[in-house]
Amino acid sequence: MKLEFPEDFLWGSATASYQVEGATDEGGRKPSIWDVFCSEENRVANGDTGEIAADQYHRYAEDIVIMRELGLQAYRFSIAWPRIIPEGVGEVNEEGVTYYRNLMLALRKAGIKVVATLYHWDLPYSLELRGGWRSRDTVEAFRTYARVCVERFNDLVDQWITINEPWCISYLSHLIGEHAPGHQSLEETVKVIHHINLAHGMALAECRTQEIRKPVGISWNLFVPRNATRRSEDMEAARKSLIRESRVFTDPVLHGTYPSELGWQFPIEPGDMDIISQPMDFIGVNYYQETVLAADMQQESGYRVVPTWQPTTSQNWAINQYGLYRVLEWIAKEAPGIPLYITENGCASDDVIDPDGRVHDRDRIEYLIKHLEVAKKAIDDGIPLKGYYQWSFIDNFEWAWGYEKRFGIVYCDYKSLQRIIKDSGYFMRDIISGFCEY
Ligand code: IFM
Repeated sequence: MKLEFPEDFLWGSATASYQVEGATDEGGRKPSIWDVFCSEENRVANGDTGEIAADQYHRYAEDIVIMRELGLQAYRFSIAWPRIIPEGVGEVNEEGVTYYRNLMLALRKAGIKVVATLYHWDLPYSLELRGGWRSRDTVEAFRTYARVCVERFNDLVDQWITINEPWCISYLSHLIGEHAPGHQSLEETVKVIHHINLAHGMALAECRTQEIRKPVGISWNLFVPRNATRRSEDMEAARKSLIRESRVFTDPVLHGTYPSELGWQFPIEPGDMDIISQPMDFIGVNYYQETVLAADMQQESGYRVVPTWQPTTSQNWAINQYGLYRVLEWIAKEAPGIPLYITENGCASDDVIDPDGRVHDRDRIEYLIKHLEVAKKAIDDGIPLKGYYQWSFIDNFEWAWGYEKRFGIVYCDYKSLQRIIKDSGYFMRDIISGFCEY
């Protein structure tokens, strides 16, 4: 079998600042909510922190050499707000600006496109103390931060991504409580949803102020769930979940309204919906697994996730590439004509260094093959899929799972910080070069 993609299909790999950079108290950076969350008891596996992570802050040059070796055409990373405006508002930290300009210049010199995400969860802690994303002031602060980034980096950036995974910032962090700041309140979650949607719109508007406009989009982790059975209550559960966990983000951005049946009081002010619904240049889809739902009236949501038969990754996430197809198909209908990118896809596996000094991560290769086959089918079926960013470039701090879960196509030895290209890295090289027969 040979996987052939269009000539102009963009191939990249992705990371995020807190997950790979380390150097948390260097270069003028101040704490983010994740530094504080990691210091709290029982928040992160083994008490791990992002203090060192993959040390990309000091080793980005080495990483770029590897990216080149693998033929990656684009690198998606995030800019850490606490490096650029360490207190969230106020003074700009020139050292932080220099760090990212150097990274971007090095990528460009290596012929690798620069794809910068403005917010991938490391909110400056001082803003959390003033209400975090529950407060509209944080949205205003984000607008200023986005303006600074656009002014300082737009010349070097190829694509902007405003926000990574609004669902995680709202539900996972403010309702489920698994991510920083670890709250469990529906009332807060409703506010955060609106503020994150608004922050996306404001950042997008900032990107539009430049004479040379770089493409801007958002990365959504969308749920297009399946109903466990054909019983009407399970079908209703899947429909409800689509509204509550996906449409609540996509409807305002794509159609300028919130789904009315939720009955939630979003803190909307005049003009907000126009800001949120400005046209985007592309949509980023992050996909890992599909959820299957059954009705459950014991839950506040009215449904629960049920087990499936599919094999799982080492994180216990069900491997189902057809779910990726369903998401792409759904969003392509919701946003006709808007180019799509898979901005994250990949899996955690129990990688080890074999006696030959290599990492033979066959299970990851199989995961990637399955999902790429489906991506190719989507293109063949007319879905405007333009690129694929594998998650992640290098093993890193996997949030509440700490360093237990490895997602990289490059292995990171957390003691020596040595990098080893895994077999999946060579697989990606072959896919990108167009010579991948399997
Ligand atoms: O590591 C995360 C990333 O930060 C956001 N998307 C999902 C990945 C895997 O859990």
